Amino acid sequence: MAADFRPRPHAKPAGRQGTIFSVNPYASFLGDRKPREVIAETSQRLASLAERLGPDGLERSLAPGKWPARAILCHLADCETVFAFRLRQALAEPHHIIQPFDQDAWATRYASLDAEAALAVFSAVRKWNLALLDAVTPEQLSKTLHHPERGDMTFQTVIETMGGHDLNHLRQLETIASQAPR
Ligand code: NI
Repeated sequence: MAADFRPRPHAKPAGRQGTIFSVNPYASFLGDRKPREVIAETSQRLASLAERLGPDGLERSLAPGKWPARAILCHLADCETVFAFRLRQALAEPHHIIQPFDQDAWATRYASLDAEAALAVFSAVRKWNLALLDAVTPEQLSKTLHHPERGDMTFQTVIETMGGHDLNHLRQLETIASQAPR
């Protein structure tokens, strides 16, 4: 999820400080794309990438010390679980305050977790989150919440963050898949 969060294991996303996008550190990955469309495609893209990578490719990383592809999938499964909670809390509470988490502390568990389980969790929870988003009203989209490190944002910003975060990690996985095995 990064930057919540210390984005050490993967590329630091380019924030756009001083713009309305600064609360979403992944805005540059999203560009002009509609976040709802982006996030609806991610499960299928991840499944295709995992198949393309295969068991050996899933253990490859972009560089020494970086997360292997399998850990990126575990991270995405964890982040989707976090987003599930955040989306619901943001709707349920007045001006919900997000609780950041240390993604590296969470990642210490990834050595024993497999890609197949991560993909299953991600796609099931993403489906559940998409169903929730389908029922959200325009009024709810502009509901505010607060991130201790990024400041105030709207519910819509959380959806944009999900989309940009997906694209950031999809790009990493695509790069790993395109690299020749060592
Ligand atoms: Ni991340």
